[in-house]
Amino acid sequence: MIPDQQRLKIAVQKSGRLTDNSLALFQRCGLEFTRDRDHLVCFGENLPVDLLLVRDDDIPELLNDGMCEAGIAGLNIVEEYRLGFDIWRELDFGNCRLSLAVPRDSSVQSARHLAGLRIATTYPFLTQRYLDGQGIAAEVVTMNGAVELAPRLGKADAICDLISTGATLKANQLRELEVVFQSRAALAVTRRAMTPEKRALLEKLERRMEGVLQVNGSKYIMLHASRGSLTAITALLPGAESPTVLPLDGQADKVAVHAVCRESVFWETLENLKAAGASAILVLPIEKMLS
Ligand code: PRT
Ligand code: ZN
Repeated sequence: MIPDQQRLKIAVQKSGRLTDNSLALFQRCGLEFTRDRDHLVCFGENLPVDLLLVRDDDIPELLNDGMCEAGIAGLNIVEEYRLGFDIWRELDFGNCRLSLAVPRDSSVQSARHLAGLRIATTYPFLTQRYLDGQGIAAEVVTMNGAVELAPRLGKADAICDLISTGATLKANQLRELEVVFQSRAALAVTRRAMTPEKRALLEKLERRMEGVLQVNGSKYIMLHASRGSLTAITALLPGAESPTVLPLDGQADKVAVHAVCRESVFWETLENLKAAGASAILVLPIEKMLS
């Protein structure tokens, strides 16, 4: 068995909004793992990789100290505590926005009006950076949680907090003013040196991840078309690179067109293709892709 310190360590949120998607991503990259009894580690069975299950707030420091080689966390966390690591790639889940908000009945109508007022947040760096960029001199009050209660408790005049559906703002009678930062999950990689074996393994996982992310939402389209309608049909294929065009046996004027479409294929797309002269249209899911 490969000793512990030679196994690649990747930090993943233990229990929260990013957990299921993060673990599913590694599964789709072909990693088979078992969870230990305390649910602190997912032990890679077929590759020397361990997924460490931690609080998302701990991920920046684990990467900075080199305790983990990589980790998945929201950009909101990664950018707030940027130290000793790089973002390898943004992922396709965990979408939310960090926004300024005020009590619904506040006279404040835009961020400019926050000058001289207090803003409560768990993201002081991102909030201050935005205010500085806009030239707004407001006081940033750092809180550890329950930010949405700050105005009611008299601790602040406004908040800067994460929003996804907006339901929490509504429930707390708050009104969104301005988006400070758009966030989604990202894979961050330590800047500390790692062994060539670990580097190679990480790059292998990154290549697989790239393939998984490309496949998500992509479709394979096959159809028949007359040579004359080829240009019109190719133009209708959403997000397709140059398609493969194949002759059809015994039909001089007709060809088969195969293409990978990287954008959504709607019923409307198929109807438009048919109207442009396509027939025998098939849309297939893509299982894996490696470019
Ligand atoms: O225990 P641990 O510290 O790991 O978990 P956590 O409670 O700090 O994090 P968690 O699981 O809530 O969020 C993890 C990451 O998910 C965040 O860092 C973001 O990158 C991302 N994310 C996506 C969100 C949201 N959407 C989100 N809506 N993180 C938090 N929220 C909260 C927000 O703070 C507010 O309280 O949800 C509430 C608002 O949601 P809506 O839908 O009512 O607008
Ligand atoms: Zn957290």
